[in-house]
Amino acid sequence: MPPIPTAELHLHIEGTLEPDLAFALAGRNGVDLPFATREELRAAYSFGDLQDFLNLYYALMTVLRTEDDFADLTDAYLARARAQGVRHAEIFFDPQAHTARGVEIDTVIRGIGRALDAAPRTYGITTRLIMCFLRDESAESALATFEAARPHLDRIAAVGLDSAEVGHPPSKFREVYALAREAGLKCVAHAGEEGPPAYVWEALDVLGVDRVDHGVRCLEDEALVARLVADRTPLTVCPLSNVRLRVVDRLQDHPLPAMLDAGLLVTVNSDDPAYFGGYVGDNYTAVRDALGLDEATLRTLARNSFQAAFLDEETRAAYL
Ligand code: ES4
Ligand code: ZN
Repeated sequence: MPPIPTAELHLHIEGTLEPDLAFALAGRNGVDLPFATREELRAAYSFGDLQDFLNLYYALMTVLRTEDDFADLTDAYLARARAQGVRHAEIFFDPQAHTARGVEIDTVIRGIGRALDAAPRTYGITTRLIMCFLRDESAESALATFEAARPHLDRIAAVGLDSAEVGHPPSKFREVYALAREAGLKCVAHAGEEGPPAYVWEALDVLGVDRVDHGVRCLEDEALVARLVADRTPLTVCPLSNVRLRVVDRLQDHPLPAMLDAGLLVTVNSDDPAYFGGYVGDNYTAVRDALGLDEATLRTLARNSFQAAFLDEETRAAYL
């Protein structure tokens, strides 16, 4: 069976850096990686929690230095995504993870942007770009990043919030989200992955997000679920990520069916597919097999993804 056409709404472009491309770029740029061989690197992919993963994610992305590197990374993702059914992709990037290493934000946005510009023609994929702030960096750093990105806002659809969640509540970023909304951008934030339901409330009430990324811990708070259902706030769930980062013990225990039963607008996404064992089609297949979801439920999840996407209504209607 061919993959179900879907939108992917929770995808970190730096999380699509496969080991082969990482070693190739390390060679091209003369970057020394702390892994001598692919086998040594492979051993680093067993994560105890989110921070454990982030340590490898930030270490490997140091190979990304030039505009061509970001274009090649993005093009490789788009090729894989198309093969797995993706027709529309809303892609996160982490500018601070690059500017902190001396790579200019213009280099990052131009490189990613070049690949995205070609995507409708090359792969039949429409795209949006979402600029994320690192929540374990300061609110001032997020504000400076937003100002540095101002010349590129025509390329950016939304802002997001990622990296280490616990201890960094959404309210820390109230000011930069207000600026983003003033500038006409949509707003999303990771919340309720490792963090408590209170962080999801803050994402909604303080940041005014249009979607919640992950949000799986909302089930611990009945009133929060009622709010998300009433507002039809989409949740971008990442099943394989949740298992690899030990948010859930086993895929068979994943709360996706309970979220659907509760009436939440849930979507399935790959998060950091090079690190978590699969792209979006692999996530669909994995939840089908582990949770016994039928074809109609998978089609509902795909339909939800287009409902939740930042599309104009004419384009959305064409996808639905
Ligand atoms: C992330 Cl899974 C996840 N959570 C939070 N921040 C991230 N950045 C990249 N992947
Ligand atoms: Zn994520």
